[in-house]
Amino acid sequence: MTTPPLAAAAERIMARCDELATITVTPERLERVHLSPEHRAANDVVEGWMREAGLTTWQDAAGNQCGRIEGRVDGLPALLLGSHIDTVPDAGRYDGMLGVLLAIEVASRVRPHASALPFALEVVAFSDEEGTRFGTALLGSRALAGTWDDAWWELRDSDGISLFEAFQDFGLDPARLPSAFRRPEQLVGYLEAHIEQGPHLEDADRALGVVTSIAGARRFSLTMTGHAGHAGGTPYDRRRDALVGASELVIAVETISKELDTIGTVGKLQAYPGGVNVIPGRVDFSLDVRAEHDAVRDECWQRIQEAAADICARRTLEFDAVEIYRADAAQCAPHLRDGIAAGIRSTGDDAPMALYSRAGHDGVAVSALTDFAMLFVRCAGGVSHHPDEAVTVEDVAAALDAFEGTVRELAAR
Ligand code: HGY
Ligand code: MN
Ligand code: MN
Repeated sequence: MTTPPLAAAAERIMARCDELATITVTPERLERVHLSPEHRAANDVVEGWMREAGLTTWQDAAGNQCGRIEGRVDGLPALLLGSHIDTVPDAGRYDGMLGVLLAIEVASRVRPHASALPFALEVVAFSDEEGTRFGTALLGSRALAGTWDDAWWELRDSDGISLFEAFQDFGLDPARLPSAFRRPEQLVGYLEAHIEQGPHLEDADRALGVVTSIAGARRFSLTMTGHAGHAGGTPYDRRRDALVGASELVIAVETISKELDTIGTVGKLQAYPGGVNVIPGRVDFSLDVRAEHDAVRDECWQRIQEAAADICARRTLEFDAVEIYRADAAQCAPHLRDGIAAGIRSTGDDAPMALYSRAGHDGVAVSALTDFAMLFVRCAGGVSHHPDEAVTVEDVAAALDAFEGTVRELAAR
């Protein structure tokens, strides 16, 4: 079996990203969420590509699509390569999917030499990195890592369907979930290739980068409560306008985050009762806070709570916050980072750029189980979580070359 030249393989990876982008809940935009019919269809297509690459395939008890080739003897601990195939609403087609397809391609290129591999090679397409459907994220990789919290079974989507019911609807038995938990001795490490989702590689005119760590993140559901009233008859000094209060807090999130060099975002906001001539009595909104170091992330959250208390005192409002997700910063393992850097050097970049990931990734969850590292690929304008997300076929070819080089480097050790 001849391994196609890098350019042809990269073209095929791009074409497969295009094909996966057609598997969406609505043709107007790309959206594929956890345990949906679209997830099922994507798992089936990815399984076909894994089989074509010569991997033995299975879907684990958490809905992750998995594949494996044995090393020099059967049953060796595996080097796990992968990423996720779920998306945010109105997503780009490379966030997650590029990493899964690069992993499959590397496996197919390494397979002819697998009889010399000191480890097995596994590929995983994680089922829910984004948390779009149920709010909390990394449900696929946290199952694989064995860090599952049974409280999540009661999480409900916007239609009121619980995670438990969604598992059953997908054909999974929640009682069997623990069979998805991997043990540390089964793995030698986890590597993920992913678009940077930021402008730093492009600004430095680099195609690839080696990730040092993944930012720690916390997500909250926030509520600002005042009192609904008549938009015309209610004088300002008698208003308890929840939307004006929430708006002040949204500005404060940006101001505090800039001051502390953290990253705070309000991505969702809904005013109730939602009449054009009614003063909003309640606002539900989201908060995503992240930073390179957990302590400064937590200081940012503390400052935001203080700002909320000040706004509520001045406007006679109430503030409530429920934490729906927390993932502390995760450090990439030096020996695996060195492997990624060696892979990048094998593409001719003799001074690989190192950077921390502002975006969250499955590596955060997998780091509870085994060492991990990441390869970043330049994306146009740093744009992501948007249909304009784009990579070049040349950068994908370089990423494939580097990623394969990393596996060979780690095997040689
Ligand atoms: O939110 C993130 O950083 C990731 O893209 N899920
Ligand atoms: Mn994402
Ligand atoms: Mn991603």
